Amino acid sequence: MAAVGTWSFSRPAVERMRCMLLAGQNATDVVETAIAEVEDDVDTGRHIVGRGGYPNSKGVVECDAAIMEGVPGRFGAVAALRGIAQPCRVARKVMEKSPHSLLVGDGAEAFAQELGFTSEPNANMLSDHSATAYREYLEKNKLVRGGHDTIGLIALDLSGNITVGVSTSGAPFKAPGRVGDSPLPGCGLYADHKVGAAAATGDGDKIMCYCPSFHVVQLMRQGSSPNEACQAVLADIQRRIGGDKCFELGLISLNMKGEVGAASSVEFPYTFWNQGLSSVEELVINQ
Ligand code: SD4
Repeated sequence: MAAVGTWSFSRPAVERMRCMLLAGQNATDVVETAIAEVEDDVDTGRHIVGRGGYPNSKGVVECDAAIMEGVPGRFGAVAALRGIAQPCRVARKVMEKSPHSLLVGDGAEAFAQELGFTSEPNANMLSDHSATAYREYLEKNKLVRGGHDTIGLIALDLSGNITVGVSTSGAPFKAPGRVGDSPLPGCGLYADHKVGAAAATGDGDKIMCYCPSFHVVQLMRQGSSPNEACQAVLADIQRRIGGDKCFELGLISLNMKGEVGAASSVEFPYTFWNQGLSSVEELVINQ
């Protein structure tokens, strides 16, 4: 059993995953529950996930989320989804109840409503913090980038199932309809039950061009440790773009032995737990 999450604010989510895994719950329930709690909470100091996430340039919160199990073909995602506080729960329903793998915009919202999710007015999706940030954005009339806190979680359960999930409201004040890397398989997340799983966070417009999560899993398949795989993928991207500075990219990974790895082009705290540890730990990659 093991669990890992992106950024410091994932600590309570990884703690939650630890308790659920120790209680024998399966990896997908664990990941979905832990992400949903982060999505619906506006008070944890993170502003790029679910309710309370920064809105798009028109002031509307649009979320991307995905879940992938290690079993081949088990993937579901939503993108540019409005009015639903816990998009990762809809992503799981796409995986389980839809013949499709990725639903976007109005279609994703209609699918969610059919399955009993309540669409909320946009005002409910904004927090005081995100509404104020949006007003400041309009006053300054410039695109504010930077600041990341997409949640990415991976869980390995007692039976050896591995699941990865991600959720984000994406780049702050993005163009309406913009989709990032998070809901795209191989980009924001990837899982294979014979190998392990990975998730990415950072500048999704760039990340999606390199399929880093798939690449990390492929390198682990070929024998790399999770850490070696994450570092090799980051180095490969750096090499390909040339020069020293990579765009913002943080990677986490977990293999089927419960070993954790990470790499990042920016300062990147991540939190993790496995059976060798008595509590959740945090490591920071410093650049
Ligand atoms: C995106 N990758 O939509 C996401 C944003 C992110 O931490 O990871 N922020 O581009």
